[in-house]
Amino acid sequence: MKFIHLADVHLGAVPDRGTAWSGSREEEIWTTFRRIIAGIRENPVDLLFISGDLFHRRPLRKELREVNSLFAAIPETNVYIIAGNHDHLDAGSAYRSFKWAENVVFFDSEEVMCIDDDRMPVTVYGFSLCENEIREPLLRDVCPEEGDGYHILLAHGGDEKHVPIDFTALASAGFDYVALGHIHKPQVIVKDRIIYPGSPEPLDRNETGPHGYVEGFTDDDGIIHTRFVPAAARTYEDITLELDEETTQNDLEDTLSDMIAESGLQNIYRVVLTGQRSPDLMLLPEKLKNCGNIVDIRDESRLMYDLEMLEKKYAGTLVGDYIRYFSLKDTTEVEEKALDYGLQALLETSMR
Ligand SMILES: [Mn+2]
Repeated sequence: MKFIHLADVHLGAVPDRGTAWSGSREEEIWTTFRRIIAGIRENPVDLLFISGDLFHRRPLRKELREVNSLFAAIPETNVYIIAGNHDHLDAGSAYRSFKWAENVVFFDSEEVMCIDDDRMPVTVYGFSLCENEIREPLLRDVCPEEGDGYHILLAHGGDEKHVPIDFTALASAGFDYVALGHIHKPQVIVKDRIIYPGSPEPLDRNETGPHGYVEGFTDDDGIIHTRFVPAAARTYEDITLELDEETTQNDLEDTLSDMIAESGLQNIYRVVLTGQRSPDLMLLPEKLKNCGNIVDIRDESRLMYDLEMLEKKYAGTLVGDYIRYFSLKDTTEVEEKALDYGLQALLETSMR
């Protein structure tokens, strides 16, 4: 038996709205989903699980027709779908009346339903979210029925506001595999058994690192194994630039451009500036954004002071007294920090 477990595709989402690459990201979410289905067409699997939030919001009928035609093109694969909190089954949802292709099962109830697969010795359990917020631990008493074959559960949620899950209880409930959705970064709760595959494409700047889906297969002894398959067109990455006394704006732009060329021009970056910068540095953080797809620049660097010079210059003022207080004693590490932060604050106010 071979299966693919997808979740949180979020078709229709528009990541990084307002940036130059936002429109492409909206398309890439669809393209990556199509590419995964095309991959199944080439290398068929028996089952495809989609554990909620296939759509970013209530799907339109035309969007359902689109995904349905993709599923119809992989007739050797049975597709099981549940609704998540984003595409939850509200009264007006197009999910409620849609006629799916023969190989598609959509779980249209908030109660856990179970369905025997018509080709494999597999029973699939699942339920859809009918509201955005559900604080009830709906999985509390769910366990597989008696019977041979594999028992696989699809569920969406796991945080306080979206179907809280007691993972210890779930691990001992007796399912052979639990295909979870809701958490956008891939997360293995129990190896080969309880997994959040994460969203195939990252959806915002906090979703750094690899994104894709989970592939599962049984070995000769019938044991299920899984592996993570990266699928995203691009990833979000963090870059840290450490400044020192010598650093110039030009150095920063060169280093940043090189680092981005190395880790992928298509990727999207969050940049943090650390270290100590010279008072003589002409720092233009916004200009660094021309070095690539940069969604955020945070300047955590600290000014480097010439304490003796400052003490003389500000003698008789609060700033001068502050430096004098610290210079008359052996300072601890904490006091050094206090000096540094305090001085920066005082200088910033006295210069205003
Ligand atoms: Mn969700």
